Amino acid sequence: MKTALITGVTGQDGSYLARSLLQKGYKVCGGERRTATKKYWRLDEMGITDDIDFVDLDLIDQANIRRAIEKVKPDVVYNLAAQSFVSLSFEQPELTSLIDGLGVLRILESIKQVNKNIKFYQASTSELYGKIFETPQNEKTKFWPRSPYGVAKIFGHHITINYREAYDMFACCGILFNHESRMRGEDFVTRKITKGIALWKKEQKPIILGNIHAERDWGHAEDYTEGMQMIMNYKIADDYVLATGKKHTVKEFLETVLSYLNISYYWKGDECFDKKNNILISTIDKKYFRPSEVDLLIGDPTKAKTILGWAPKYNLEKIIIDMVDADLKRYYNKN
Ligand code: NAP
Ligand code: F7E
Repeated sequence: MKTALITGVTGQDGSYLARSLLQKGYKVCGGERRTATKKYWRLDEMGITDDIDFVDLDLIDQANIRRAIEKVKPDVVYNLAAQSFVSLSFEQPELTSLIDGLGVLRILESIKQVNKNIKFYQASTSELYGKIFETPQNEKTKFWPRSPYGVAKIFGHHITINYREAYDMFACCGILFNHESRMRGEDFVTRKITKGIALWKKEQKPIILGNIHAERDWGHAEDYTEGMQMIMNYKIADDYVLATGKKHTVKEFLETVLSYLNISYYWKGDECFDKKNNILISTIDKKYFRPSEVDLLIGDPTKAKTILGWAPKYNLEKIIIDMVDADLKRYYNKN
């Protein structure tokens, strides 16, 4: 039986990856940063909390990481832990850098010291491309990050490649474009919209958004966590873009949610109203705009398709159905 250590197991991707690895017969050890309250809602909803061996692991504590690796003796480490909210990284740039940048180095260094044959996956991101140099973005596209999050992740990305080259370690980066699901955190725009609209149906309280003209390449976390495993199971360690190759604005995402729920709407500038009763559905507040924005991201997953045979199964409509249905069930107990 192989052992996988997943950092960030309580997060969106951590939960999908843990479930998938358990189904494949892995022993799954979940790294968690201990706080007063347990954050197992995703694992609980999936019904896998009791199948995971939890280990204390905080990415800002080198000795703690080393002890966790010595204790767990993993065959593979998936580093999914991060301060992953781009917006918050402008408020907490130093903490974000300690976790998302130096945290990666701490794990790599621990692996190098404990057992350099442990395989390592790093959660890199399309935020590296930031102010894009070309469309679509692929593994060779130059990086120009636009947030402390993106800048910290560049360090994580390059240090992973450096440990692969310098110490011959099996260390890979998945450059993943936005991926969403029913397990997405509530502050990310897609979940803010699916949850917000589910509640709007009951309370008619408008959702307050930021830049609704930003364009993203949205996939589903289930497809992307399968892709991570394909990257790690391939014979050669390398870096891959995972993306759908399709882009949509935040506005289009909202419109697709409304259409799915048969809510007819119209726009007055950037404000959206319900056609039937002229009730406000969504409005804008500048406080949700970022000091420097990433206007457009769209990925080219050709390398992952050609070499690994990876292809996403979800399109935008299927993602929205998954998310909206889950939120309706959560807030109305409706199926
Ligand atoms: P997420 O839901 O925000 O989960 C992040 C996880 O990291 C949580 O389990 C969190 O634990 C943990 N964490 C935060 N700080 C930590 C620390 N100091 N030490 C240990 N654990 C810590 O993120 P996600 O969407 O699953 O994303 C997974 C990874 O992929 C992240 O590295 C993210 O940056 C990257 N990524 C995500 C996307 C995307 O679209 N989802 C795209 C590209 C890359 P708590 O439960 O204690 O908060
Ligand atoms: O924003 C705009 C916002 O916070 C998407 C993380 O998983 O993917 C994610 O980062 C877009 C941005 O995700 C609101 O300005 C408008 O242009 O959902 P988001 P993100 O910043 O793209 C990447 C790949 C990661 O690696 C990250 O970890 O939507 N937007 N109005 C809004 N965004 C939020 N959050 N809230 C709004 O009200």
